[in-house]
Amino acid sequence: MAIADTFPRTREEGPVAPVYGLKPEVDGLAELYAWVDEIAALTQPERVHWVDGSRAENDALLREMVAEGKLIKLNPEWRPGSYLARSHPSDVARTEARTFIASEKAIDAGPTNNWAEPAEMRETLQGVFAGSMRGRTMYVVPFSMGPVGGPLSHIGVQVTDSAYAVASIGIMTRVGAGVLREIAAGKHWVKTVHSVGAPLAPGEQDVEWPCNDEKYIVHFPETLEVWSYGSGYGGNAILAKKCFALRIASVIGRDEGWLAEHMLLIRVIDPAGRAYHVAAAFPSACGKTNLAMLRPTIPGWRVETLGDDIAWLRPGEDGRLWAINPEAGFFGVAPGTGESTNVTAVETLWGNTIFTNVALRPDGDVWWEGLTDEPPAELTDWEGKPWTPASGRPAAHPNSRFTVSAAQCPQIAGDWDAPQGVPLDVILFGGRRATNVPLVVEATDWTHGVFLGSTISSERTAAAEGTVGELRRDPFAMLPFCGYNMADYFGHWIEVGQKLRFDRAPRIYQVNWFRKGSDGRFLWPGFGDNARVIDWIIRRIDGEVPAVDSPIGRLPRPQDLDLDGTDVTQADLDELFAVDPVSWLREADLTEEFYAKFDGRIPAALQTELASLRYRLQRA
Ligand code: OXD
Ligand code: MN
Repeated sequence: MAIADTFPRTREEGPVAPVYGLKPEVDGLAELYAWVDEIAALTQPERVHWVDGSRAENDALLREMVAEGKLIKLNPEWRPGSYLARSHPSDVARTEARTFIASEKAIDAGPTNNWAEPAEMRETLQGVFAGSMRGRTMYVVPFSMGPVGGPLSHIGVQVTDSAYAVASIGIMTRVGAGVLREIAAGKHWVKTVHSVGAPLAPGEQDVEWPCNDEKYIVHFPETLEVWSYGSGYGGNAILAKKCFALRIASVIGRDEGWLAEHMLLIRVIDPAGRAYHVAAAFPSACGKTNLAMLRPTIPGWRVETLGDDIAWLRPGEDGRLWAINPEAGFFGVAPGTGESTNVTAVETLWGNTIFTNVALRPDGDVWWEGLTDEPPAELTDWEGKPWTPASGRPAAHPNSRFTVSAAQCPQIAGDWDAPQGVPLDVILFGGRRATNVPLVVEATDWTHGVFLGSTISSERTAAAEGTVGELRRDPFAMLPFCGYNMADYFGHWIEVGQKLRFDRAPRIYQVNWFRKGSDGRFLWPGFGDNARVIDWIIRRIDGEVPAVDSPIGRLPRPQDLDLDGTDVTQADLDELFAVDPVSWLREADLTEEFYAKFDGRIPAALQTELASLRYRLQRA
């Protein structure tokens, strides 16, 4: 089969030739060329387009998608350079049930992952990928996670038959020639292959959102490869994000002594100008982006954004834990993002944004639930159907998204893409818990903090398929994202702690903004007021205030939380910090049940933490 390496023609053939898409002729890329040829021979695209990451190329791709009906150009008067994509109604979230870890041994995937036998899975993938790109363009996208050439950065290449994925990767990562130079210089690169699984017969009309009912999101941890088939949505298609920067990177981190985490990253600056770096792990759609863009309600405090979803953490020679955000953009959940909840995000989205599955206004702008308090009188919903407030269904899909460059965030830190990252002072673990879990609990030491991280549970949200509201264990908010056995991952966390200087390691806290009172009302105002919790944490790490011991960890004294200007009552505070030994012993039983799934592989240090927790609760 002949494959045109250049699109649509070589320069010599005529004036219509673009300056992008051509195969780069760089010494040292033989392995990359051979791999691209191999994937093209398997998937049989009509043409191969090498993505150079240029503005001209991006503009042309977007224009092409608009012409094909795959994107709607928004009214530039309201939203310059911005587009709306509507997915197929069956392809709206990460498909965890179809996400596999194909490690040589099942035990290395562990009980929380779907394991697939690698040789069998390769055979299956060869079957579904055969001819899967027929009639389409195969794009080759070299990308870097972290600044190109940075000491904590890693590179990869994604081949994909989705122009939407190319445009999204262009926002979420650093794409282009610099990465090819790194490959040519011999740096290891991760291979990622993506097809929407919708080949076109000659002359067949394409659809708005090609995808396939059969889906595979497969990771090969031994060879550091990702193969994704059948979905064009988010983490299923932007393979640099969850597949590479979390699942594959967690494996690289295990082997190299660092951590790939589902964490936001911020710099908090106190009224005296002192800066503290905080990383926080929350399950999907639990307010990470809101906390990443916090505007504190306490006077004099400021927050600078460094990242909203992923952080790579590496012990430095100075005994501190250094962190980078490996991404270059935000792929945020739109519903619930509004003037009153996250004005920074709203300002970030002024233009140059790709929206997916939000509603369209008659004036050519977008809308989603929570953007404004009052919905517009009429809209076109995410499925393209007419909508009014009386329709009785959401106008935007609950997992609708925006994709926007981090640099557009008005409170982005000036050094957000510094290659060496920032030294961490604080790590937060959180979840969405209506009961039991206090507003904030301080871990007594690193191992206790790892225990807290390993026991996180949260009510399900719309970010993945499943029943919204159901409680599920989500240790370290990494349940769907850890590329190896989570018991080993807990052990790895303990080992990383041992590489840190005890007085320089970040302090660990568990937080819960979502506790409800006996009357069903949220007890804590959340959002900008979460800075009040961070203020207490910072005073703790500076040794300015004592804390109160409880069976589950250290709690604030009520008088140490700055509540000026809130309407949180003493009764609310009592409920926010109540620790009921009986329900906590039940939580301990659930932890034991969860740990038992790992067949004796849970680190002894964590079993000891569980036993001590029970001991303290029984005596409370
Ligand atoms: C995300 C997720 O998209 O966690 O960030 O689902
Ligand atoms: Mn996430």
